[in-house]
Amino acid sequence: MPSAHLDTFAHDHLPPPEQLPEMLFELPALQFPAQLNCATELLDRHVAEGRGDRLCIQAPGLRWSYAELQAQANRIAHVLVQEMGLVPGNRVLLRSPNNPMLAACWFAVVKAGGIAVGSMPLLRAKELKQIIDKAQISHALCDLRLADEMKRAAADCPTLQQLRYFHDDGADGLEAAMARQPTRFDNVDTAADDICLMAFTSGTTGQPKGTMHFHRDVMAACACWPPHVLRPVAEDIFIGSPPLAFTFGLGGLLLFPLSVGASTVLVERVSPPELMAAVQQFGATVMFTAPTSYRAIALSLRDQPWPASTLRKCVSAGEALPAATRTLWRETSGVEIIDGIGSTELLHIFISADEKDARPGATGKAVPGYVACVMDAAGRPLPAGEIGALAVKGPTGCKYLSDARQAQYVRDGWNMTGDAYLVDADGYYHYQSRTDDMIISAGYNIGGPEVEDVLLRHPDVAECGVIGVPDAERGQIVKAFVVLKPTAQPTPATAAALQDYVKQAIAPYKYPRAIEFRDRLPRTETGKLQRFKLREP
Ligand code: 3UK
Repeated sequence: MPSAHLDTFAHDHLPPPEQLPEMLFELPALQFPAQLNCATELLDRHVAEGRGDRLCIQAPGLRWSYAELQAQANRIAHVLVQEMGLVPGNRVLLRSPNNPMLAACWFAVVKAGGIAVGSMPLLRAKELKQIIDKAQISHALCDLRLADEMKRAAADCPTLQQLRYFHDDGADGLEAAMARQPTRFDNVDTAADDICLMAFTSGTTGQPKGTMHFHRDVMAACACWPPHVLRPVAEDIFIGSPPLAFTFGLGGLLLFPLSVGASTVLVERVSPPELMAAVQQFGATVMFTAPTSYRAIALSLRDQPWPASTLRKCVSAGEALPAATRTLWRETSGVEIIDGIGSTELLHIFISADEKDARPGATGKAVPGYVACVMDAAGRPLPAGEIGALAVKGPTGCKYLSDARQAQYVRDGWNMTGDAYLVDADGYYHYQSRTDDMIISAGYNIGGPEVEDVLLRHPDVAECGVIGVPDAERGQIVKAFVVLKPTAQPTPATAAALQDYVKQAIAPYKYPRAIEFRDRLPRTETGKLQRFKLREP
């Protein structure tokens, strides 16, 4: 099947074939046709098969059926093609908090054969410019409320020729242009391996890495974890906090609900209390958020009757779920969390366990469609119980946009996620730390998250982060940064009590020799602890 892309920039900057991961397509659901537009599968198919009137997207004061989302996306696709000169293969920057217009724009770009490039709402002009230059972005659709940084970036980005704002009442706004366009659009007949999505990693250092995904990759992600682990139904109402620019959010809050004909709630404000209020308001049944958000919600509602009886599935990803948080959430809500590790490179979750098979302290097993293994430094598989580097293969995989770091993420056909794991005798994968975050103290290997899990059980601790800091005698020592609950005092006596508590619970050499109290911990927009910031002097 020939590519539909007239602009071949993305395809031309795929990694060389020998640096691509090995791909696995064994499941029957992964037999894709050569020609595939994922927007047709996820959106238009429901309308064509008579489900156009079903509820698709909700937001405060708004309800769109599948037919309504399709009509909005089709109008935007016409604006992109007729008024903004989009040709298939062009990259389109999308910039907005999570809301229905952002979802409509995403589908419009993909319908028109463009490449959707999400951007985290908090990014500044400098960071936007890095993405726009790297991806040679020609078009942007932006929420008017994020116009400041967008304008500043656009002034300095020669490739960016076409920019429209939505949620804009003006004559030049996207809505005015949409009103001039028809509600029918013929999706571009893309090849299954035409790129439709670029996601920049929320990485901590250096230039952002752009991961590229095909139309087929989007459908592969929908065919693996959701039906085998999440098992949603068409009546489900999805909700959550991750931005759609983060593939955890894109999958969980847009692609997966639509893949089963369910509905999604897109809310812009997603602090723990706001998220819970929205769960109640919309009667949400499936929630996606990060471990710290589960903990904060549970701590705030611990002594009250549970207010969200509709919630039946709770998904955690982005960073390790401490066993203490799993227990706290189950005791508060009655729901066992579905943990899953995914990555921007692999698009979505590849190791996970459903609520019946969940084991505290373990992420789960390889998701059907994927294979995983724990390797030593030479790339040899390690026996059960030994800590090594996590390696994964499946129907999605790492394809960086012109980036030498491809050779680090993909080795011998395996995707190397950068995580230290061990696999137990039953095939459950247990997260230890990022490979480069392993603490080595007096010859012992210590994973920060294990110490964090113990500290989180102490009644005085609200949040914590554990890292290794240089030490003349031991190489490194374990240091804990602790946010106390309002009821506790940041005194040497509290620190000593926390140290004793850890020594009683796990091998004493793991206890934090240093403790620092903080008011808050540095986190990314995706809920990840920024350990590198804790290391800064
Ligand atoms: C870490 C986890 C332990 C791990 C993501 C679900 O987080 C996502 O993508 P990113 O590219 O980061 C990937 C890295 O984050 N991680 C994520 N989930 C877990 N560690 N347990 C977990 N459950 O270091 C991984 O390599 O930002 C997650 C779906 C899509 C995603 N993009």
